[in-house]
Amino acid sequence: MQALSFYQQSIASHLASLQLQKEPTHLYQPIKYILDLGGKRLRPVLTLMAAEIFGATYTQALSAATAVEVFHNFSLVHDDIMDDAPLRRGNQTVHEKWDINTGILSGDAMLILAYQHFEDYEPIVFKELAKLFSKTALEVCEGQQYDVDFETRNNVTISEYLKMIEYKTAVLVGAALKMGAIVAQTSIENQELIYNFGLNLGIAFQLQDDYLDAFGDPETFGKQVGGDIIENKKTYLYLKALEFSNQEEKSQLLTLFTTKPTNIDDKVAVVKDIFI
Ligand code: GRG
Repeated sequence: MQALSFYQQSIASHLASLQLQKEPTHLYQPIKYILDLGGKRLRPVLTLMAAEIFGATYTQALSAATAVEVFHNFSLVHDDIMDDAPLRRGNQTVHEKWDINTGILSGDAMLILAYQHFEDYEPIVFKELAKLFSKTALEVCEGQQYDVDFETRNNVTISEYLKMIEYKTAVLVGAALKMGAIVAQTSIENQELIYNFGLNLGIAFQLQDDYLDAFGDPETFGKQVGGDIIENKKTYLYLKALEFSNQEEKSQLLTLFTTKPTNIDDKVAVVKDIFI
């Protein structure tokens, strides 16, 4: 097993070497753009590591890891459209740099391109990867729909929230790990164990992502601080607000999470003030 940066660099250079078509430019340029913006490469790194844990080489898992990262980036492009987000990884989002139609279609193409990477595997492995991919993609859609539904609800419970983030975020982290395990052709039991570890990791990851929406350093966060608050997202901070015993602070916070704010910086400041 190597250092984390080794796997991140392997993924980055593999992504950079992908032979994307040039035409139509408005389809393929945005794909190259978002993939070149970097990011932590958490999910594909997990795929490579899981493959090694279960006895394969990381190079055998590069295609599966690429599929996971391309899929993740596709979901970010569409998520940014749905949230009308201006920034991603400290740069313009795809729909902001081009337009919404470009973001939709480039995203669609990325979903298919991701899937094509499974064709690099022999039939038994291909079938398992494809099965897991389609199950995961559907669950991510379901999680995203819950997320949208909750924007207009003010009575979201902790268990509803946990189900939403499990589907929206954690299943892909679990699948990333399980794909490495599938490439290594380890036992079903090992595959389930690593998948469940990934679900828990993914839930913890989303809790932190929710927290950073208000508390992230604007210089390094890469997204618009307060983006979740603008969209009335029912995040971890919203659930914490529900637990407040000080009724005045509680109602002030809940108002922020349930109405369209006008000045986002002021609202983020109020959230921070009350929580700290
Ligand atoms: C699956 C068919 C299909 C549609 C997608 C748009 C959508 C439906 C789902 C959105 C899912 C989504 C974007 C969840 C948020 C996950 C999350 C925490 C993203 C941020 O991940 P990081 O921090 O980003 O790993 P980097 O930039 O490091 O890659």
